[in-house]
Amino acid sequence: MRSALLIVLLLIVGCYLMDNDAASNVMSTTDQTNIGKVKFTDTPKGLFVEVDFKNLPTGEHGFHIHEYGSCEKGLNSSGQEEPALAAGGHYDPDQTGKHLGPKGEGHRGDLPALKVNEKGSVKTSFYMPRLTAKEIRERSVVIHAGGDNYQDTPKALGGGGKRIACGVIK
Ligand SMILES: [Cu+2]
Ligand SMILES: [Zn+2]
Repeated sequence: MRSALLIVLLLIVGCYLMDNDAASNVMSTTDQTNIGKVKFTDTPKGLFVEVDFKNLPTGEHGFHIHEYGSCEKGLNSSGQEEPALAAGGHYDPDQTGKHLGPKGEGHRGDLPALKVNEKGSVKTSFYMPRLTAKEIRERSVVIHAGGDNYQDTPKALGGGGKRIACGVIK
């Protein structure tokens, strides 16, 4: 009986220590409604990212992991309030200062741009070899109004502009 209890306890502790996944419930920054979820799981091929969003504008949208775990509004460089600026810039632990997209050697938070269908939804999955679940917890995911050309020209950070949805990663 005691050994059975011990095994159960070890299983619980083991699962806790594995610590190999994370997730975020993502909210529209215009009306604060939930637009879906993104799940993150560590695998031998890197971080597996599973996206399931709805109620987004059709077309391509920049999608990144941003540095801070907050979706609060903030002030832009002209001193005007904008949604989700408290999430900070793209997650860049190597301090590259370069937006180069998911296959580049710049920001580690550069995810593939989302391709939202005519119904306003996107369901996709991909691997991010340079990321782990642990390091992105208490950061955030941000979806931008515009697309992402994976460069800093002609516009900074791929040109996505305004932050239309955001979720803190837990
Ligand atoms: Cu972003
Ligand atoms: Zn970037």
